[in-house]
Amino acid sequence: MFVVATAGHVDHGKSTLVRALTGMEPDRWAEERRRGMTIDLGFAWTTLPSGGTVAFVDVPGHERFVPNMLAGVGPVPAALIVVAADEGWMPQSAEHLAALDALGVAYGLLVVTRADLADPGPATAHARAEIAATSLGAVPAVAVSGLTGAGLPELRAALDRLAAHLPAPVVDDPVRLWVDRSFTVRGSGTVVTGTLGAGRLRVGDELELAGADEPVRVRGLHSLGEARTEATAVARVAVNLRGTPRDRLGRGDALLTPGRFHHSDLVDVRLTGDPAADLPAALTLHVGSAAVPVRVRPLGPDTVRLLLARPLPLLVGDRALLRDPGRHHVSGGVRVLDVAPPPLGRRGAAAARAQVLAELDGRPDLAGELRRRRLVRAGALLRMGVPVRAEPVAGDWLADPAHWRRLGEQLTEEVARHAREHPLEPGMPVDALRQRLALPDRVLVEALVRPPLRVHAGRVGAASVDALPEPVARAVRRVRAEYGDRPFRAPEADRLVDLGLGPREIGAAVRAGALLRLADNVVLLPDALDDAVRVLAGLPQPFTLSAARQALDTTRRVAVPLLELLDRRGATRRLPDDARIVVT
Ligand SMILES: Nc1nc2c(ncn2[C@@H]2O[C@H](COP(=O)(O)OP(=O)(O)O)[C@@H](O)[C@H]2O)c(=O)[nH]1
Ligand SMILES: [Mg+2]
Repeated sequence: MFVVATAGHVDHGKSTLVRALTGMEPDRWAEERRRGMTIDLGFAWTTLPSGGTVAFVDVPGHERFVPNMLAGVGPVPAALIVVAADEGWMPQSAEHLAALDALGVAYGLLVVTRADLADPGPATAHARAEIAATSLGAVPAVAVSGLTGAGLPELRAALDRLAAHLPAPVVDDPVRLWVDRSFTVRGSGTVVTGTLGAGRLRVGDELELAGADEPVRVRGLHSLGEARTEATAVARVAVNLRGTPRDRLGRGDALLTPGRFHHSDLVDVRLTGDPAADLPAALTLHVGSAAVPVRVRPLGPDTVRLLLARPLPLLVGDRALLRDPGRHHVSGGVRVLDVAPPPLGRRGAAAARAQVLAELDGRPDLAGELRRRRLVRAGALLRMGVPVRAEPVAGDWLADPAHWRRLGEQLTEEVARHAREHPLEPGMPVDALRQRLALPDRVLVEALVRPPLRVHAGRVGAASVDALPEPVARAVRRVRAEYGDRPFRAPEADRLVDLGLGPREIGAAVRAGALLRLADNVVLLPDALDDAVRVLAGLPQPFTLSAARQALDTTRRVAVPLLELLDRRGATRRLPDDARIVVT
């Protein structure tokens, strides 16, 4: 299925067109039919010549109902721009087009209606020129008459071609269903409808509703008027919720995959198009089907911070629109850059923030997020809409590699200082270190500990071979004596047996920081890691596995796990072609 919203000035024939295409009545209210005017959103659908289904969200054209129009087009990525041949381009033609442009809508058709009343040529030429200057670009145009039916077969074919151009929905993405209608069905309870743009919904699913403590449960699903057990994006859906009172939710709420969205009432955004220099301080933010009052704080030339009157489940890269409800005027488009921005307390913080924002374009950027946040949970980034393709340093914590290396150095210094100041203590308490390094979680402290330091009994201190049972200590000393001058050669399996180093002994030596285990039966002396980084940094960058192996004078058995360990620790980075660079 694909979903398309109408757009255009009042009385230009949008609802008539939808009626003619679908045989369904988009004006649902008695008042709308009595006045012959769309007030709220209408919904209808039909089958196209290809066999595919198109669902229409029919919007009101009257300037008083622009907020309803925005709730309809917000979650829909394609538009049918309707202009009457006899009236031509009118104020809400322009305002609706400005809204589509602000939201970045890139797919659409121009339909010139009432072609039985006037030559569609001039209206077509004017509208095409206006549309060409927006995110929609050059669009196909069809002239029709809703009255005689002329042009409708051509329009159906054009809709099929439009559908074929739309990007495929991501059905594995989490669900964010912006509610555009809610009502009560006798015997079933609360029903909400919306356009499912990504993901899938199933009967029995638990969903999150912003502001509600309890999850809501999907009791039933309808799409295109029929009951379903499952609906996959893109789809118009009606969701029957179990045990959720009707007054708990309405237009502008969102049903969400639980735990997958950050709710934010403070966002940093870029203004798109030609941002007005004198943007009012109080505007309404329209995103999805929501309309929320915001306070605007200018930061850079085209970046602002928005303080929302209520939190919304926003993602980095979301498109939205600012409107001045007093002046009936779309103030501009918005692209969300950061949904969890830092506070601007210090003097100069706003200017510094403007510089950071100048570099952002709303495309989620993991490396950049890590650089700016330094330490962040993978789940937190996912909830902001940043895909995570990086190994955590501990638990689900991700770290900027350079910051992580600095922390490691700081930890070594702190432990050494503690040892000088408290020579009789067996190391520095993990929690004291956590506080000194201002880390949010003690697992991070433990993950930063590198041989020859180790964690023992809640403290971080220097490991000592002497603390090992004598046979193990002796074996480790033998390894040092034999391999000290070829640090990247690992004793072969039978040599380990000769030395009395079985899995248990190796485990004890590794825990004491006396040996470094790369893989089963592959051990090196603990300094080997730092030495390896020094050697690899001397190679032309990037370098291959084979170049690393030769430079380190070792075998694949060591080089492969050694490089993988360096990758995990952020000392090297593996490039898409499998070559690596040393991270400096
Ligand atoms: N002659 C003629 N009248 C039309 C056509 N399309 C719509 N109308 C009339 O124009 C008026 C407004 O149409 P409507 O669909 O409600 O416009 P909307 O406000 O854009 O939804 C109604 O009186 C329709 O009967 C058309 O193609 N030809
Ligand atoms: Mg209408």
